Amino acid sequence: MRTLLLLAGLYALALLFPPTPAWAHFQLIYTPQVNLTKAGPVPVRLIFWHPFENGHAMDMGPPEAFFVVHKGQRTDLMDTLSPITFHGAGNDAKAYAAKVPVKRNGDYVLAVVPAPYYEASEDIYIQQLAKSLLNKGGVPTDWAEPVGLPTEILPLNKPTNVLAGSTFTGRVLAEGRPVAGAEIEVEFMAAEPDMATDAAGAPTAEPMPGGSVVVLSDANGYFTFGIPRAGFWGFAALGTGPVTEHNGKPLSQDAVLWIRAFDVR
Ligand SMILES: [Cu+2]
Repeated sequence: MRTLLLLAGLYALALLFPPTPAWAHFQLIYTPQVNLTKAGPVPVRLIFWHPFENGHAMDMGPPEAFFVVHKGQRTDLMDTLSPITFHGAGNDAKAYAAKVPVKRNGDYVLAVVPAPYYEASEDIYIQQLAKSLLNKGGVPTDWAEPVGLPTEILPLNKPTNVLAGSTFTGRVLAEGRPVAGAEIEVEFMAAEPDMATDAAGAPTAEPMPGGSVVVLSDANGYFTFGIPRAGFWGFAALGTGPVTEHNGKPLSQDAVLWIRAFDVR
């Protein structure tokens, strides 16, 4: 009977959260303010979910790596991680809180290599190697340099103050070389996480009709996307990483980059 109830429960969950490959998974490294004026530890949240549709959140395992690069110096941040529960609009998921030490002026490029996530609906693993940036004092130092992830998106526009209504250009790299014809999903962070409650905030946009927004990289790995409004925008180049298998199943090793756009006032 318990098994039956459990099965019925799982079935009900499956109805609530049907597998929706049309919607994009996105690994977040989130903090609300990316342009800083003061030194001090910056709290961030690592969350794996569907921020455009304020949808299902996925359990994160312990990350394989989490670090920051400032003035070319890589600092390990693994010992700042602590497990949290993120409260999505419809479910709870395992996520992480961390602290980034910010002292001198310049860029702080944050990068996470999450544990591969098993996506049961597709019988594959997903591992989104994600980057996001902080800047202190308006002094550019590191944003245009790769951090050496197996696959990553290199920005050609400074990612911490993109103008809403302008364009953003990135270059998809795998093991340092450009990736032609990469499929890049584009995501607006419609519901920004609340740092005090670790819950999804009220969504400020509706997901797009027709599923994920997609752009392709050109022969030299470049892509350009018009940024229609202020907020956080994410780009995920799908399956561009060198590792394609995990635990005997296909692995999609994706490169994620988050940027922050502002209105001109
Ligand atoms: Cu998903």
